[in-house]
Formats: sequence, C-alpha cells, structure tokens
Amino acid sequence: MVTLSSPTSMRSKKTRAVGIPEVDLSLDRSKVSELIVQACEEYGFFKVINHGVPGEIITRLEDEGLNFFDKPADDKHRAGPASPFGYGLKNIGLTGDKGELEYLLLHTHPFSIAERSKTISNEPENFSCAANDYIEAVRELACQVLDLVAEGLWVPDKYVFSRLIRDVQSDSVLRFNHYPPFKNWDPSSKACKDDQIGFGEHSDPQILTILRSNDVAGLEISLHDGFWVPVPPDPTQFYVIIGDALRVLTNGRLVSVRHRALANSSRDSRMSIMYFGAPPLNAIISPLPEFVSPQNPSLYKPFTWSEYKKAAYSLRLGDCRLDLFKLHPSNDRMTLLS
Ligand code: GA4
Repeated sequence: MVTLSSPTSMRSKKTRAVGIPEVDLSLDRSKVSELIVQACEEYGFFKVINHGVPGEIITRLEDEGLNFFDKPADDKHRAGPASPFGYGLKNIGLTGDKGELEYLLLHTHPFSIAERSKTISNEPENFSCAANDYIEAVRELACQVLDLVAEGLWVPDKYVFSRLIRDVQSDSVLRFNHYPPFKNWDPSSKACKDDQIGFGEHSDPQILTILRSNDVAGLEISLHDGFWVPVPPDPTQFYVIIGDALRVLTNGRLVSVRHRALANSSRDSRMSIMYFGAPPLNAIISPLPEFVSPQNPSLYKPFTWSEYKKAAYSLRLGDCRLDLFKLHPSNDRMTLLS
C-alpha cells in the first residue's frame, strides 16, 4: 500500500494576480544567480529575458508544430498513439488522465527525432532540423540556468546539475501542447461553464523545464497557500519550471512548482512547446552532500531516474510522486492508493 498526498478540488477556483519573477540574463552574473535562486526557492518558477535564443529558431519550430496540428485527424494519428511518445488526443499518461488538448511528445535524441519526423511531416528533414536546432538552443539555455543555480547555491561543482542534461544519454523530452478554442456557453444549462482544464495540475518530474507559448493565455502556477496565479503569455521569452529531480538534488531547498493549463480562450488556440531536461535513465537522484547536515537531514531516499519515471507513469497526473521517495512522509492530505 502506498500513500500519496493529492491536490484538493477546492483549490482549483481560487486565483490571485501576483507578479511572476523575471530574470534578465544579461545582468551581472552574481546578481542573476542570486535572483534565480530566490525565485526557485519561493516559486520554483520564473521568466527569463535576454535569453539569447534566436527568434528564427523559435518561429521555425512553432510553424512546424502549427502545420502538424493543422493536419487532418487521420494524418496526425499516424504519429501516435502516444505511449508515451507520439501524438496524443485528450489522453494523458497511461493511467486514465484526460485533458482538453492534443499534443506531440518526442524524445530529444536526434535518432529518435529523425525517426518520428517521418510520421509528423511531409518534409521530415525540415521538421527534424527545426526540432534539433530548437532542442540544442534551449538545452544551452537550461544548462546556463542550472550553472547559475549551482553558483547561487555555492555548490563547488558548478556543472553538477547541467552535466546531467548534457549527457548524450539524457532522457530529455520535447512536448508540443495544442489547446483548441473553447466555447464556454453551455446551451443545455444556459450558463457559462467553469474553467476548462487543458492539462491538469501536476509538477514536472524532470530537472528543469523550459516553456515557450504563443500569445494565448492558459498557464497557471500554484502558490503555497493554494491560490492559482495566471501566467501572462509572452511569445518572445521563456519560462523556467523547476522539476522534482532538482528539488531532490537540493534536498527540498528549491521547490518543484505545481502548475496547470486552462483551455479557456474562446477565439484562439494556445500552443506551448516545452523542453523537459532530464538525466540519463541510470543516473542516481539523491540530495547532494552540500544540502545535507545533522540540522538538515536527507529528506529523500536515493532513486534512479528510471525508477522515478516508472513511478510517475504508474500514478495519476496530479499525484505527489515524490511522497513515494520521502524518508519522513508527511501525513497531511493523504490519498490511499494500492
Ligand atoms: C508531466 C510533464 C511532462 O509533460 C511529461 C508528462 C507525462 C506524459 O504526459 O506522458 C506524465 C506527466 C508528465 C507526469 C505523470 C505521468 C507522466 C503523464 C502522467 C500521468 C512528458 C512527463 O515527463 O511527466
């Protein structure tokens, strides 16, 4: 028997406008690392500006994504079914979660991109070229951020986090989420329907996520007090999301933010592209010695990335997967699973 804490449905309605931390990467390096650590400790989320990724690399992949989602349903299904990689429609993961979206989930290894491209595009080389260029650029950005995190936390081995996602065996993935417009007038009840959940509340299992969307809103992050904060879309910039693996490596000092996407736009489709920076499958995820002391005992048992992924895919999207690996599981908000 396994116990996990789970989100309450009551939380989902409360929203609050809060300024999202913004980090200008062109500023003084020590200032930038300080700001990043502050944002990661408080929110596990921030926006990066002056990120250095050429706009042309972003637009090329965005166009490829839009071309794909524009295709007839039968053509799109040729790239699926997502289990977990490929094309997915409404079904998320392997345990019955649903969302109001369609998506493409790809492993970032160039061989895998080349193979998948054949089922995604009529001009597979264009797709794979755009995807590889984008992956390389956002991986660099993710590594830059991770090195700044290590510096800001005074970890002597500055590359301790970025090394994991630079590894050729890294299990990083790329995801396109496409949320169609939503008509929120319900003729049967003659009323407006509630918030439409595009992608339900969860934390990202990986080390770090780099998210970019078009100008259609939808993303929300969860604050510690249960309020949801809408994140204003900004197609020219990236958002950084701290994942569970980085939370463990820092023994809980950095938080992996819970977030969700609403699909409420009545006019336009939202499309987001996420790079999830992950370690190799056999990498051991465990609090670094720098974060463990008699005053701060280790909060998590060591596990491999492969074990964590297996746990993630055996649970529901909204479950708190890290509870399975906690050394002192908390007893609040328990949900029974077997
Ligand atoms: C959330 C973050 C990434 O999108 C993802 C998702 C994955 C999937 O959609 O296949 C998961 C989800 C995500 C966490 C729990 C499991 C796995 C769906 C799901 C129910 C690709 C990932 O790595 O974890």
